[in-house]
Amino acid sequence: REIISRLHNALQNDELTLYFQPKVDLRNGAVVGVEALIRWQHPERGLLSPAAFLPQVEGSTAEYPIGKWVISTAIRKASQWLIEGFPLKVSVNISANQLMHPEFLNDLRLALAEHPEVPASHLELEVLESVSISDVTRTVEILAECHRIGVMVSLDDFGTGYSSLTYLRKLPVDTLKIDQSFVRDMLTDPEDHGIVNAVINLAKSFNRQVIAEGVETLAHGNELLRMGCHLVQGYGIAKPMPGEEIQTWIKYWL
Ligand code: G
Ligand code: G
Ligand code: MN
Ligand code: NA
Repeated sequence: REIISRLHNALQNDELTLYFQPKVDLRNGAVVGVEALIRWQHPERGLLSPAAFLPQVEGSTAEYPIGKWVISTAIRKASQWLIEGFPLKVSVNISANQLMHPEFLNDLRLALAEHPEVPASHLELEVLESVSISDVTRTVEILAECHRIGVMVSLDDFGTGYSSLTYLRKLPVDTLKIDQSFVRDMLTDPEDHGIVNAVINLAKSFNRQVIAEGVETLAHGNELLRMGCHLVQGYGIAKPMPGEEIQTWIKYWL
């Protein structure tokens, strides 16, 4: 496909870039990390969001190289921030194919070894709740190895997949990330409110952290705090921004 060969070129030509969206602790305002989100600075079409090209990337020959680039670029950025006095945790989104790729763990170790100054715990993998329910044993093995390396793992878009509680109990993940579709309407829709509340309590029962995404207003933040979820991410805090803007944003935020 045309777009895939364009993307292989884009990787070579440095047209891909990462934006970062802060995650904060509402109890004290602390910035607990940032999520890396890919963008394509297309020479003709301008800045493209993932929706404009990731669906085509999935299952293509570009998927693994792009995912690998995202991880090393995120670690390099974490190193830069660390050296400049901002020890930020960086989360990256990992597709199921990427996680299952035979070279994944090897490449992850190599990427971390390039920056020994960055603790592995400063890297978090966001994997979709729906990740490889088809091969639970292997998924558990890979995520457990990520843990052994010291890398954190969170289950993204939690609530939208079909994982059973047994599956959840087996999966070595640190954090459940409540999908924004439930957070958005939780103040007006009692069912969404119930789902958000249930996920928060589920996380508590399973001894996992919980973070809400798509937090757009103060009222959302207050209600989440009241329900026991203090970690949040969303336009109400900050939109994704270029890496160079993060430090300025943090100084202004605190
Ligand atoms: O940044 P934005 O909200 O437009 O992202 C849209 C979707 O693209 C989100 O679901 C996000 O998880 C996904 N996404 C963003 N960056 C990456 C990436 O580097 N790798 C993968 N696999 N998905 C990403
Ligand atoms: O699937 P994932 O959680 O990785 O998706 C993250 C995406 O959600 C990013 O593309 C980001 O731009 C978007 N996003 C983050 N916060 C908000 C928000 O408060 N409102 C909306 N509508 N989208 C958000
Ligand atoms: Mn995510
Ligand atoms: Na999500």
